[in-house]
Amino acid sequence: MPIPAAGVARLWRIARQHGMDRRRFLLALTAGGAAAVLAACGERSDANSTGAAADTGSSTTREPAPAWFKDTSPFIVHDDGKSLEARLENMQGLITPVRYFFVRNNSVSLDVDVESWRLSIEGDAVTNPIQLTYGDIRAMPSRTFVSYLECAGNHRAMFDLVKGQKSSGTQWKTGGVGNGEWTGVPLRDVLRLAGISDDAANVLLIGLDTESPEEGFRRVLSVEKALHPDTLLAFGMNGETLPRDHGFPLRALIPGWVGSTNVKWLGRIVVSKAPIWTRNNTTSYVMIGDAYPPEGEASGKVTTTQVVKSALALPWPAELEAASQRIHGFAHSPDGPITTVEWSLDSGRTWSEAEGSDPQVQYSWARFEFAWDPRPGEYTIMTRATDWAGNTQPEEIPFNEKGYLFNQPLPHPVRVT
Ligand SMILES: Nc1nc2c(c(=O)[nH]1)N[C@H]1C(S)=C(S)[C@@H](COP(=O)(O)O)O[C@H]1N2
Ligand SMILES: [Mo]
Repeated sequence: MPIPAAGVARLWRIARQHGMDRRRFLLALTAGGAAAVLAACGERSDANSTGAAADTGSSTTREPAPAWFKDTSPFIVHDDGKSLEARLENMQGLITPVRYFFVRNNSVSLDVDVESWRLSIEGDAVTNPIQLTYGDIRAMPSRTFVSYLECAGNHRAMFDLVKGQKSSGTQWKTGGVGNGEWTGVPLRDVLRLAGISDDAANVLLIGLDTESPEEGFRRVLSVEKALHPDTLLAFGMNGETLPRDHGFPLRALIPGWVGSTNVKWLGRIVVSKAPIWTRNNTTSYVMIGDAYPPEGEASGKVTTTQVVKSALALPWPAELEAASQRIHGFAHSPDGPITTVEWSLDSGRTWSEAEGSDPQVQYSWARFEFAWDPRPGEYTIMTRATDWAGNTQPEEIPFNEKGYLFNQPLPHPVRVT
């Protein structure tokens, strides 16, 4: 059982008083929970009555929580607490509330001191390297729009569950995705302040979290994508200041591209004349398999744009009552609005069209629903989305070792009682 966030905050206070740093604290917490943290503090770990368990959550001190500030209970917790998988069944409306929005961290959420924070724009294709303060960025013209954000590994568990070929990495089912309203400054406006040369090739985004083998979590964009007017440096999410778990003070928002390009806790942007090859575009976030010939210095095909997908807003597997009801779900595509979602009860032999219930904007996901009046029994519901460009979910996709971009129609198991 995950420890409630208030309990974690309390434990962290105790650990800090004992001189423990955040990294050691997290290691102990993930390895053995509250008992291990207290043991590491040299305190007696009194099985059923740890400070954490006794915490009522009424504390008013504002200590940083170590790995997340979110209440983790709405989530499926992966990677020793570094990744929080959303439950789509919690989501009714079009915008995913922050408290239900998935979190994917390769290290841990950072507390960035916004006063001393700077964004540095540098590199051999930058004519005038600059450092911007948070105030500088907030003073620039901003834009707000809705976009889904999805981990490249969302649906990864399906390689195993559907194809019987297990891939490595976090075994996300359907909850590595959310739909947010983002506010930020176009990256191109910031790049123009610094000035970039005509022969610029790549733009490297670097986060301040440093637990990856290279310093900082980083991903490469093409100059074309970096200069696209909808590529943002976001400081707002759902009308609020960007929350810490989602990259405060500033994150990249790269509509339609895989989650990992949406670098959080941004610190540096490097614009280069030569292509940049780094771990996250040579071995990680690369589709490795027979169907994916290597590009550049990568071991396969580098993930950039997402693929069209759909999923039901139901637990996996689901249990429903034998009654007339409406089932809903979400569909999204990097290439613009979803035009149709179909559903099938016979493994895709026959399909019925679902109803779309929301006005569709370009990068948003679409909500669909349909009426169902099942008798008791075991069912599999498949859904299949098509976008306005005619892209649809393929019957079968080839395996790739790290399990990215699974977008076959999902055979959602449903028991009706
Ligand atoms: N600095 C930094 N940025 C990061 C990550 C990270 O670990 N560090 N994870 C990436 C990955 S893999 C994903 S899927 C998205 C998740 O964004 P979210 O946590 O706001 O949902 O953030 C991306 N940005
Ligand atoms: Mo991701």
